[in-house]
Amino acid sequence: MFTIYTEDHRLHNGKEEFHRGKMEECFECPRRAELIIQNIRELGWKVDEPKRQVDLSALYRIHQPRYLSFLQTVYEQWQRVLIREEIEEKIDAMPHVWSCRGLRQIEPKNIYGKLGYYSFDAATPITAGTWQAIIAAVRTVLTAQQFIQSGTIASFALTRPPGHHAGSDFFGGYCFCNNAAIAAEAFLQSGAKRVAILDVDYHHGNGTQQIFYHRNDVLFISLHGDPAEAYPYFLGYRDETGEGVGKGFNVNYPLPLNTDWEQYRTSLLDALNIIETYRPEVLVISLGVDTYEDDDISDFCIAMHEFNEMGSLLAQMNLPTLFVMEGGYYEEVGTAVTNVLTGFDQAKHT
Ligand code: OKP
Ligand code: ZN
Repeated sequence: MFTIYTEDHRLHNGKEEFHRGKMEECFECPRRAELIIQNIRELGWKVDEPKRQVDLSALYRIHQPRYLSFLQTVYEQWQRVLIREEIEEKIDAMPHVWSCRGLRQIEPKNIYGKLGYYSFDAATPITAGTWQAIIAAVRTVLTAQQFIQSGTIASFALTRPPGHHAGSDFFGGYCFCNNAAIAAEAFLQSGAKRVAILDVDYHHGNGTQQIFYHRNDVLFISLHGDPAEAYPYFLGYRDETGEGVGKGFNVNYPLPLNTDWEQYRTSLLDALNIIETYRPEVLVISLGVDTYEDDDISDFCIAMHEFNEMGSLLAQMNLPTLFVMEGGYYEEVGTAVTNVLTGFDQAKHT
């Protein structure tokens, strides 16, 4: 499988996230991508760097200009506050207050207010190089998208930070810009009429759902831990089916904790049927492998070898397919990823 990757992801390197009531080392770390690229290199697959001169207009169509300029400048503002308050330690920017029911939706001037206004959790620290890493991930996914556009049957965008929790104007869940959504938009810009995004990450792709909820040119389907029990808790129920012309083009499969491959497979086959009926020109896979039984922050029970079958089922859609990296938080994350991609490749060649 043809992979796009750059080391620039390392520039996003959060120290700690709020986890179980205290600050703990970030689960979403540079090492994740390094483990994955190592597995890919061992298999001898072709790896390219993202193109420098890639057209970024899809990024600006998916995310609000105000949000993007916030992301671009937030760390500078944060640093100024640290200096003013005479804090010498290099601390990541992190929100600690949010606007819930009964509070206003007005962007505050204050940096702490802004951080809360543009986010939904305290798991997503912003570091000095976060913006550069975000742009590197967007270039990565758009380069992989271009290759498919020009006839490559499948490619893998090894993106970090991930994207599926990021909405048009908010970050959270380790995500800032929605790489998969940006790729889908780029396909539409270059002439596609229908794009399907299938999200197999353990966590509901709340950002992708929000972005396309009122649209029928992108079908969004997500299989994930039931939000009544699993992060992000506040979206991902079955009755969220889209609105306006988007009605029927959002499909959620909330699954119980400890879901195993046999149960998962049933929902996946159902999802693939819906995609077939939709007749998209391309398939974008939000590839989270945190459904693995030993993932550090998730609660499904998929075994390592079962990821191959997942890949081969995806191949049977017979569509140009763009894989976009999302979650997966364990040492063997690279094996799970290459198992999916190998399963896909082998099914293509038989
Ligand atoms: C991102 B992706 C640990 C609890 C969960 C956020 C999880 C984000 C998952 N503090 N925190 O979907 O893999
Ligand atoms: Zn996840």
